[in-house]
Amino acid sequence: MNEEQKSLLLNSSSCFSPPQGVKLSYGTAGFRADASLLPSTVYRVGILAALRSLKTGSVIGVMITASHNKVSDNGVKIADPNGGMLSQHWEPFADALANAPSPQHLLLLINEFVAKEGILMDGVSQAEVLLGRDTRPSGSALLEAARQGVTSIVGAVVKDMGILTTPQLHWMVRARNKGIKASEQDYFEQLSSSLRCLEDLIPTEKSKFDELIDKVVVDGSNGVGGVKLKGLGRLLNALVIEVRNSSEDGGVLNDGVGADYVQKEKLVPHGFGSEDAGMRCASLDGDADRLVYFIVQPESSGRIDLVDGDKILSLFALFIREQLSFLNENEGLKNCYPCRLGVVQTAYANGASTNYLKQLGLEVNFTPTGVKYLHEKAAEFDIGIYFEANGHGTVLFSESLIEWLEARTKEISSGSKASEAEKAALRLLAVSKLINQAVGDALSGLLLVEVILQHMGWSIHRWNELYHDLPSRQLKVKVADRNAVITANAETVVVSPPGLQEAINAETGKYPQGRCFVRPSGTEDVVRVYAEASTQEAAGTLANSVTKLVDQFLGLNSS
Ligand code: 16G
Ligand code: MG
Repeated sequence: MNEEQKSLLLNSSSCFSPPQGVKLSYGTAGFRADASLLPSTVYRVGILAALRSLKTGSVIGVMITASHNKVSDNGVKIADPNGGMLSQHWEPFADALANAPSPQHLLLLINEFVAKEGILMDGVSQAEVLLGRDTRPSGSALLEAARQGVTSIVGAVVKDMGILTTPQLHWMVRARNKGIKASEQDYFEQLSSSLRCLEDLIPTEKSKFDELIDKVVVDGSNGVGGVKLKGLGRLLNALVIEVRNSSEDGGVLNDGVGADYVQKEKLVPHGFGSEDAGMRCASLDGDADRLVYFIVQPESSGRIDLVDGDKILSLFALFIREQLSFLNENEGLKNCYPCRLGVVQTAYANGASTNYLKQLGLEVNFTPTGVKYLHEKAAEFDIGIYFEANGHGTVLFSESLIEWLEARTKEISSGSKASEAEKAALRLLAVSKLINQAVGDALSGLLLVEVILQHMGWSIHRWNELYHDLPSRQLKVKVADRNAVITANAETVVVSPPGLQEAINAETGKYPQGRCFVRPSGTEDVVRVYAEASTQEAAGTLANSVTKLVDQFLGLNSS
């Protein structure tokens, strides 16, 4: 590192002191904390992004958001060159950078790391970082901190992409690195044109809908997703999207609204009421990377029927499986593609969804909680569909399948009637363009759900009847040290503290269809307990008993 670089880093970092007595960690979704604690961390993530760009020779993204957390929180995460999450191999460096106590320590760390990684800081190599933020009031100052971090590395430039959903920024990073146009307009155009393509391919006998089915009502969590959905909605022909709880409506972000609230509380969000009973409703989270649907129950009970990420996954799996069977039906070997379709869930998926998917003959895989784990597993398939019950998920297509579909659809001669196999190829190609290939995206997920429902001629009720969720209950326990809980087998077994799993097994064994897991949260200082059983009451009792066990083994008073 030359003298110019050293003094640039020392000068700029002296303006950003890390908070005293707080240890930050790059968790499942980057750094998150009260916004007042974050300027130094975001500045340092700016440095990290510039270094990552130098290392990879690609554009990197920095997103400032705390997703579904309260409005006074904020957070920051990195989008890697392919638009996915930061390589796990760099996470320890992110932790060390964020917690370096002084500018001198910071410099030392950077020096060591660039030497180890062989990163050239010669002042000639170029780096580029795209910045985005959600609608939180603390976002603009934190974006400025990120800018200072990036530009404290010689040769690094920043592009401020403005207020975006998290998946938009990931999409833009991926597009830029593929040499594709990457503005918000390009994103909207890709989504709307691929939707149109799917709409044009809806079997004619199924394309008649009453008004109710044509419209979806969306809760934007008082965040960025609602605004963007309105922009996207203007480009759509047939689909009518009514947006409520958009950031400009003045409500408080994530307060009694949004996908997290709807999924966890199973209650009607603000802005919805009994007049919406039976309508097709959806909810996004604060940065629009989660999507769940719901049906408001009749009368003013305030309850909803939740149509969660597991059901979205099941709908997508059903549609894609159908297209694959058309694709290979009556085709000679030459026209067949041995497509490996896989689905990925976490242990927190409702057991009924897993049974349903297995009954469809699908390969169901499990990973620990967190998009980075599911995404990585899904990428092993030609088509990998992943979803968490909370609504994070997408459908990944392998490059070789996309190439094959492109070649297959090029052969379709204009004017002649496309065969069922050709239509299926066109549909799959359109799905690969519609659904975000970088990360789960509530906006593109919503369009895909909508067009599949039209394709099937299904109401939300029909969709919700695919299977019946087993009663479940989630609880959280405050413990002395949540990291004392170590799990294995995709979080289904506790290996430490010793004896806890045996105690959970003994308790679970008392309940017909009982399943119960515990794991440390990646975003809150708690241990989570998930229980399923044949009745709601039994699920509740099981969750309570296991909560007590966790407390006995690890409670605040245990050493
Ligand atoms: C984060 C994760 C999400 C996971 C959730 C679990 C990303 C982008 N987000 O929001 O996938 O479901 O954490 O939180 O990876 P928990 O560990 O506190 O339950
Ligand atoms: Mg989110």
